[in-house]
Amino acid sequence: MTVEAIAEGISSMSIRGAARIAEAAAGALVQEAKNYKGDNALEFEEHMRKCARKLLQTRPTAVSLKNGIRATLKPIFGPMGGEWTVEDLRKAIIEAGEAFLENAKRALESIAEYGSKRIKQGSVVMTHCNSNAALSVIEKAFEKGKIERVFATESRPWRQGHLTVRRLALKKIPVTLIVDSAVRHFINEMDAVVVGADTIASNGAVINKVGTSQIALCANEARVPVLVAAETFKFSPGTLEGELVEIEERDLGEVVDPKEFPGVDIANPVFDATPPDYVDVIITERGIISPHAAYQFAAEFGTDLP
Ligand code: RUB
Repeated sequence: MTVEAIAEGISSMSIRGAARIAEAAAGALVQEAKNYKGDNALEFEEHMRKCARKLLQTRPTAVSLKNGIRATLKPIFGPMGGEWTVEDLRKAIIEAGEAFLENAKRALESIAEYGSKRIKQGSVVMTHCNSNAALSVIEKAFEKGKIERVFATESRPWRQGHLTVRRLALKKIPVTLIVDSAVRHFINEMDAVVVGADTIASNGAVINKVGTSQIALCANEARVPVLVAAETFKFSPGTLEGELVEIEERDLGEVVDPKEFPGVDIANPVFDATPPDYVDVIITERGIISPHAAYQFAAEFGTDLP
């Protein structure tokens, strides 16, 4: 698929979830590098930067998108000088992008394995939205016979919870769909909350689907551990340098039809920030860490942007 098609898919959310958008962007850049026809390396580099900027404009919150693009275009951020030909650059971008995609795949397997060890036998767990990383942990724990039931929130307004419950039901995992406002009603029955992340700031704050912070607050009050499953490419290098994570505001029509509510202001922030004190552990492919250790991964991707 072309960069335009992938960018459109990410904006319209037919491609969604922090890891998937990063992988789709990396894959689109690899494809673009493969298809490039010109023979001037500087023009090629500028073309790739332009494609990357287009992909970056699609969704602002998930740092995985930036990091996936940074990892794939690392060769053009490096000291290339005037030595590179189009062929050199093409090969380097393809290798870098494919390595990112391969690592992302392997990361999910490690996260599932490590995370499943933190789930107790006979657990009832709650999840929010639709996170591949969180579901990998839950599914692996179920395979090991540790999960009795999953409670999944609807995740208004987009209702990604429907994707979650369908996926779990297909795998024959007992699952209950609840509305977002029922979290506190059920929280005392939970043994753990398992969620994903779009971005983890250098201070350990977890930015994930709006509502995550309320669930973490309820879990904290009820002494239910909150486990965040996230690949290390969800850690934000920019926040180390003081950058604030932009919270995406999506179309108001996702909440209600504004025409039916004249005189009413509507807001639709789609992510929120959970402070590190409300997160017990972050499960990464490189091990399980305290949110207070987030800075150690935040620096890895650098802050270059095309
Ligand atoms: C998805 C969401 C997910 C994270 C992590 O939001 O908040 O919890 O992206 O997902 P949206 P994953 O539907 O708005 O993209 O673990 O799959 O990367």
